[in-house]
Amino acid sequence: MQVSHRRAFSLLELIVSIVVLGIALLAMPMVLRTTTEMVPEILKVEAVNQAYILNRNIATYFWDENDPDDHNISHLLDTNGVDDDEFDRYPDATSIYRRGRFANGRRFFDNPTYPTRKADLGPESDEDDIAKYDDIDDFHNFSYTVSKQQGDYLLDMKVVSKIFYIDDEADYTQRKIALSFNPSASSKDFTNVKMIEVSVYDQDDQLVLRMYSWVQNIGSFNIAKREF
Ligand SMILES: [Ca+2]
Ligand SMILES: [Ca+2]
Repeated sequence: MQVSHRRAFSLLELIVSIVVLGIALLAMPMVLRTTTEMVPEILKVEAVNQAYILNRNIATYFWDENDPDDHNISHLLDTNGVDDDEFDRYPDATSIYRRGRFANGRRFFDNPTYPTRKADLGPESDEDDIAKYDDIDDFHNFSYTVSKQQGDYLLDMKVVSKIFYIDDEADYTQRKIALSFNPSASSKDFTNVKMIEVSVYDQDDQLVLRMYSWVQNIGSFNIAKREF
């Protein structure tokens, strides 16, 4: 005859299990609090990521709508009479080069060609879609929303880019290179530096971060040979 023994819970085991349960219950609010606290951190990391990617992407476009020639080579644009005359054609207005150029370096168009005026920054009238954007300031007032799922949380972020001209305080007549930037919009119609500002807002429209980069009116070199 088989006798089944049912093992009884000893008082000690009961106490241990109550303590364990107690610890688990105590730990619960802590776990919840940690997860909640992590949300803004996750938001910040994602915001840095989004701001960086958009900033770098915009910087790959032409400096200005008027930059490229028929072969998609960027040229220096004239800013004479508006910005610092150190950026003008040198030694005179008939030259296609700037002061301190490299041999066969970046050059102006044959005829005076100016950048987009401050009031006209943005996509050109036929550029109604991001696929048609071709210059940096087409991204003036560009925005998109990104949703990121993190565990049980769904985070919405709004990413907004703005483009400004800023004043460049460099003194190019000196041998020493000394550049200083003032990261606020210039009062001039155009300058030789465009500032890309990318802001990231959370779902309550609170600013999470703002990231800047600067791109100069320096045209591009002719590529003699290209291999892929
Ligand atoms: Ca454009
Ligand atoms: Ca434009």
